[in-house]
Amino acid sequence: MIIALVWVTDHSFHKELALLLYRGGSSGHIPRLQRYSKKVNSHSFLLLNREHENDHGDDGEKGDPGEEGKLGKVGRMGPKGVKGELGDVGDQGNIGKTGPIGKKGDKGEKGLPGIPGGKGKAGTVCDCGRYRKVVGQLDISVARLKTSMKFVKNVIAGIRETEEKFYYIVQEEKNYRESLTHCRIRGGMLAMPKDEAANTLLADYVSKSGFFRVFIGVNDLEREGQYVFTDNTPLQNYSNWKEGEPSDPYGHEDCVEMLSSGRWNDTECHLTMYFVCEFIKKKK
Ligand SMILES: [Ca+2]
Ligand SMILES: [Ca+2]
Repeated sequence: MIIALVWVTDHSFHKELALLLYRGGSSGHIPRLQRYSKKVNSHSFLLLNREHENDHGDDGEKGDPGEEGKLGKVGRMGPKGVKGELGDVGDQGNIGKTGPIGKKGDKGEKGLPGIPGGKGKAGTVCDCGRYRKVVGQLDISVARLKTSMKFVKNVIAGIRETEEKFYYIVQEEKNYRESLTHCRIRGGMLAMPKDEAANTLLADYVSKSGFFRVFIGVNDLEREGQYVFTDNTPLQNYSNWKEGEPSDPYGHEDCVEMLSSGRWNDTECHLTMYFVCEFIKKKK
């Protein structure tokens, strides 16, 4: 075995190396010569032939085990094995999805009747007379309220006023006494035109409302021929009788109406017609 320790630097050195090998023997086989050294330029070369060296020393100690070799290549596939035994039963699977809703079933038979309920508590004695009385009073109050509302509604619909009074034609046919009452329970009186201004205003009110006649608050019910206003004041400075009135040939005409002309006429009290109420304004 030839071991050559070389240090190669350039092309010229190759030639020197080749020469060196040649001197050592023929190429490929170096004879037992032994040891060559050559110095080329500044490099030293040494050629050894340990195989044929005669004067070798003692054998060295056994070296340490080499490193573990690389893993070999994968072998060929083996033959098919024998079929194995049957395995154990597996675990139960999960519950499947809910299926579609089925068709409606037939109607079942009628069930048995239930047990009767318990007896109710005894009732209390009704104080019905008292309640009836209260309800009756309520009915009367409601009726009055309705009448008042109607009156107010009518008032809003049409009214006349002076500095001191409101006048309102009630468009309900009533006799003289009913007319008096109607005005009084509403806080007024049958209209009493005590001067020409008031009379003219009322006459205009009546005619423009399209009425032919209305009761006013004048009568001679107490003493025939002695006319007074409904507040019992006598006619003093003012009256507006129609020509030829008052005329009471049979003593039946004790109440007074105003015609659309504004003139007065005595007439029978039981006749029914519209009438005029007056209301005194509250002083501020
Ligand atoms: Ca009379
Ligand atoms: Ca008359």
